[in-house]
Amino acid sequence: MSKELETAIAAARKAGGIALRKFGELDLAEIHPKEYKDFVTEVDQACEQSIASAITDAFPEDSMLCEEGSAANGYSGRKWIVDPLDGTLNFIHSFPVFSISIALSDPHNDLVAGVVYQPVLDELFTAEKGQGAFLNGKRIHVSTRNNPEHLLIATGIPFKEYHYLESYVSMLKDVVHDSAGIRRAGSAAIDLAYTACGRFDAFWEYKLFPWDYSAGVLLVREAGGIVTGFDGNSDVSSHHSIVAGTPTTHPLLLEKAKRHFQEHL
Ligand code: 2AM
Ligand code: CA
Repeated sequence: MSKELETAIAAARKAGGIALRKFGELDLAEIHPKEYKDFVTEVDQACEQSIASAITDAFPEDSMLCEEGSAANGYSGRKWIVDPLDGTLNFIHSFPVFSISIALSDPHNDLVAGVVYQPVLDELFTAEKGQGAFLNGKRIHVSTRNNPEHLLIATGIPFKEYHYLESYVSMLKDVVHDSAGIRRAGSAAIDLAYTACGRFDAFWEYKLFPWDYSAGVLLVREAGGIVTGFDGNSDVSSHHSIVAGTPTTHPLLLEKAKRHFQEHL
C-alpha cells in the first residue's frame, strides 16, 4: 500500500473518531449556517483540521481542496480533495449516515487514491488507481444485476436550487418505472461507495462538488463500474453532475440523464 493511501486511511479513521464521539450529542450552538439550507458544524471543522494537518505534514509539496476552506498550494501538481464530513444534515439530525471522503489526483487530474470511511459501521472503502477497490480490506465489485425489476438506485434530491427541479422529477419518474426502488441516503460519497460494492446498482445526482464525489468515483471505477457526467464525459474533475453504475446500468441511466436534463447540459 502506498504512503499516500496509508496517510488518507489514518486521517479518515481519526476524523471518523472525532465525528463519532459527537454523534447524537451536537449542541445547537455548534451548528452554523453556511449558505441557504447548507450547514457546517464544529465537528466538520474539527475533522477538516485534523485531516488537513495530517496531509500537509506528510506531503507538504501537494495542494489541497477541502469543503470547509482549508487549502494548500504546493508545487507537485498533485491535489488532495477532502470532504471532512459528507452528510452533515444527517449528522445534525442524528441520522447515522455520514462519511469522511479523501481523494488524491495526480498532475494530469487523474484520481489515483480514494478513501470513504463510514464511522458508524466502521466501514472503510479504499482504492488506488489500477489496484482495485476494497471494503475493510476485501475486494469489492459493482453489482451484476441487470433486470430493471431488481435494481436499487441511489440519488440526491435537489435541496436548494430549483431551476432543474422539473428535469430532476421527470427523470425520477422514469427511473421509478425502471427499478425496484430508489434511495436518498444524504451522502454522495456513501452512495458511490455503495455502488462500488454492489449494494446500489447505480447512482445519479445533478449538483455536486469534487469533495463529494472524487474518492467515490475512483472506488466505482476500480470496482469495475463506469462514472461520467450527465453529458457522458468521463473527465469529472470539473463536473457537477454524476452518473455512476455498472457496465449495464450506467448506459441506461446516462440515456435518461441526457434526455431529461437536455436543456441544462
Ligand atoms: P455535505 O453534507 O458534505 O454538504 C448530496 O445531496 C450532497 O449534498 C451530500 O453529499 C451533502 O454533502 C450535500 N448537501 C449539502 N446540503 C445538503 C442538504 N441540505 N441536503 C442534502 N444534501 C446536502
Ligand atoms: Ca461536507
